Amino acid sequence: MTTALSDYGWTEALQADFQPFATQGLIPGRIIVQQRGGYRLVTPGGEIDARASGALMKATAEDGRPTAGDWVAVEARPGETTALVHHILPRRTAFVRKASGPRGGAQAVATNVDVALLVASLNSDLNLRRLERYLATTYESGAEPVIVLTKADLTPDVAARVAEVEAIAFGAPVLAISSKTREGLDALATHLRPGRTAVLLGSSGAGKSTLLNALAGEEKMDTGEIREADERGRHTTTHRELVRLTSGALILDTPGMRELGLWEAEAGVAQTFADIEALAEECRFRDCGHGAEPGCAVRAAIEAGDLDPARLKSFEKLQAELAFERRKEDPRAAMENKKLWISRHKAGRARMKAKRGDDG
Ligand SMILES: Nc1nc2c(ncn2[C@@H]2O[C@H](COP(=O)(O)OP(=O)(O)OP(=O)(O)O)[C@@H](O)[C@H]2O)c(=O)[nH]1
Ligand SMILES: [Zn+2]
Repeated sequence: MTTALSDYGWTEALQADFQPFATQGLIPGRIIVQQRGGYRLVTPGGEIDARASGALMKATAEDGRPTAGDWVAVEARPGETTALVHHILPRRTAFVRKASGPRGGAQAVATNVDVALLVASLNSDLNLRRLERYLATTYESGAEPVIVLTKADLTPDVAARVAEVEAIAFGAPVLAISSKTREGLDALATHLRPGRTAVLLGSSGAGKSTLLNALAGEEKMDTGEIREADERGRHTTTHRELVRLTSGALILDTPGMRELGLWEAEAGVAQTFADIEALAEECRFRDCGHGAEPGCAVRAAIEAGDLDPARLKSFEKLQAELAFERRKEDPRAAMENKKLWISRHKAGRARMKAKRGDDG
């Protein structure tokens, strides 16, 4: 099977960048998924599995490692199980996750993206600050933002919400759509032309998956599973991350990109609720739940009329959503959370016992 690389966004400019490697006998390819220890590529000869050459891994910092979306120069190595990626062609754009913590470092999570759909629900939780952060991230990446407000069918006052968003959009297009009624999908399609690569950036529940399915249309999207054998010969399946819609547009949907959406959402929590965070610092217990705990500065502020209880409610709601998202992605965080609840439960029971004055 042969593949026209132009279907995957290959351009004359890329061809020019690739020219020196062509003379070395390498072939061009685009990474459609990152697998354990390797990559699946589309090449002119069809799909192949590859891994990064030792020299490439050594030479590049973490944000320079091959990533889904990258165009690469590959040594085909017929007869071997995997091809070798020797070079990454210069990236047109890159979404980079700046890791926090002692190791620091930055990691590219999606590259060569033309357009970023910043997805937010019109329905309830339309958060302008969050959209501003998504816009900033997109401008930093070099991709073009399109703000997509979902669930128009559930919202009575679409025009007013669109106007609110346009006020912070710096001229980026703002589209109200419904994946249910398909309202606005034609307008969106004009931003998703054949060979252009799009990503979706949005918080959980914004409607990204539903939108993807609506864009894929009636015909089945080519999301075919990829089977691979791990070191012990067990077969595992992975999903393509770079998917071609029947319209010819490309959607790059990587786990790192999904995390970036959540992470950006979280980065804003502390900022938006700085007052509550500051009060919580004053609570007697570090893990104070701002319930019945003694010495709770947050409750004290509410009782003194300095803090609106509704504000604490929305803070807690957002915290709970974020914790839920983290648990979905990270089973260890789920365990930690369970431990925390058990210890709180025990502490609460101990306090109750102390109150009652019995000890057994
Ligand atoms: N009425 C209506 N409901 C929608 C629309 N788009 C999404 N939904 C609903 O909103 C909920 C969340 O949608 P998802 O597509 O799962 O959201 P997501 O952004 O993919 O969320 P995660 O998978 O958690 O990242 C689902 O119950 C959808 O059915 C829409 O246009 N109209
Ligand atoms: Zn407290």
